[in-house]
Amino acid sequence: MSNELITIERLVLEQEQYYPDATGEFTRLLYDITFAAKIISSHVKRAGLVDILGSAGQENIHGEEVQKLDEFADRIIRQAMDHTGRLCIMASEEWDDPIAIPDHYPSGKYVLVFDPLDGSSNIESNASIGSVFSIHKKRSNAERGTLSDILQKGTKQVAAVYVIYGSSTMLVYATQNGVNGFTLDPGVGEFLLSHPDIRVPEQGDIYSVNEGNYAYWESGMQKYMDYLKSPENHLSKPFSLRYIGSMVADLHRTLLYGGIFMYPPDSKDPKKPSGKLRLLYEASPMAFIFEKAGGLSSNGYQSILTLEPEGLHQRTPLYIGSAKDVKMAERYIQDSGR
Ligand code: P6P
Repeated sequence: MSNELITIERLVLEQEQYYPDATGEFTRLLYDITFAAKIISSHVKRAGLVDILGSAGQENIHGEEVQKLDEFADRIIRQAMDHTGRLCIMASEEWDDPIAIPDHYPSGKYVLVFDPLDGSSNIESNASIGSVFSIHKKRSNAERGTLSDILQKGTKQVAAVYVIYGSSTMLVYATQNGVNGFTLDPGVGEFLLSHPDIRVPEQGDIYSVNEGNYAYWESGMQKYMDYLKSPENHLSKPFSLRYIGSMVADLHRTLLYGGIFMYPPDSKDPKKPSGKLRLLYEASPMAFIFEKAGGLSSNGYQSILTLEPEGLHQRTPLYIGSAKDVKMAERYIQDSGR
């Protein structure tokens, strides 16, 4: 059957055959995520009309209070998920603490950790932004989910998903079976398979980093940057720089075109010595997607997926992209670390 008729539901159902104990719960959880993504997408597309619709904290033309888009996205995701009986607990970038499933709803076997709208500061400039989801299985013996069910290594993820709200809305998801991309057909209201079996190019010629932080980087990172920009590097031409400042947009390009995205540790902000990005709902799900697509991820020393989380909002340095490029970055960083 041609791609244009393959929906996410169909692809996941076909993949279920690899899991004899599959109950369809995961398929329905993925459907819940696509449902939330469609609603968020329709509101993000209208964000440019805030003068008409009213901006956050004001009332819109209907006399309703307008929410900040990231708060709106957070609420939509929670309301789509909290009553289904598929989750035992949730965690969101917008909430300091874990989000319990209300007692009057059944508790399920999955854990959902998410960044509802990453890069939302870019909305004013109409840059692409995204939602990121990490899915684990409950592992505690508690009746309902606990923090220990959330604080799991990236290797334990059942799946990882991101949605990018750009010129089109795309949903990319990874399971043990690989990475597939779906594009929302707004006319039909379905995500249709557009990028089957995504593979990251083994090596790229693009680097993506906020080079304004150069002075605050460790020497190994500075040397790596100087190498990438040198005509004497392994490509015999300088890498190109592409940096939107919206992680999902920068990583979506890196996934498809190759190269390396970096958010290194920097001494610029003593409160963020490990860089700006969060482990559980940014680095870990993106690392799962990249590594299932043949790429690599690293904190400079080991795969992001092997890091043992200690806190809900802990940060981590992130180097992610084409395998050969990430390995070279690690060599520069580890040489300076010695
Ligand atoms: P900087 C957006 O605010 C974000 O969280 C990520 O989406 C993005 O990759 C990063 O921050 C950009 O940070 O310090 O380069 O502006």
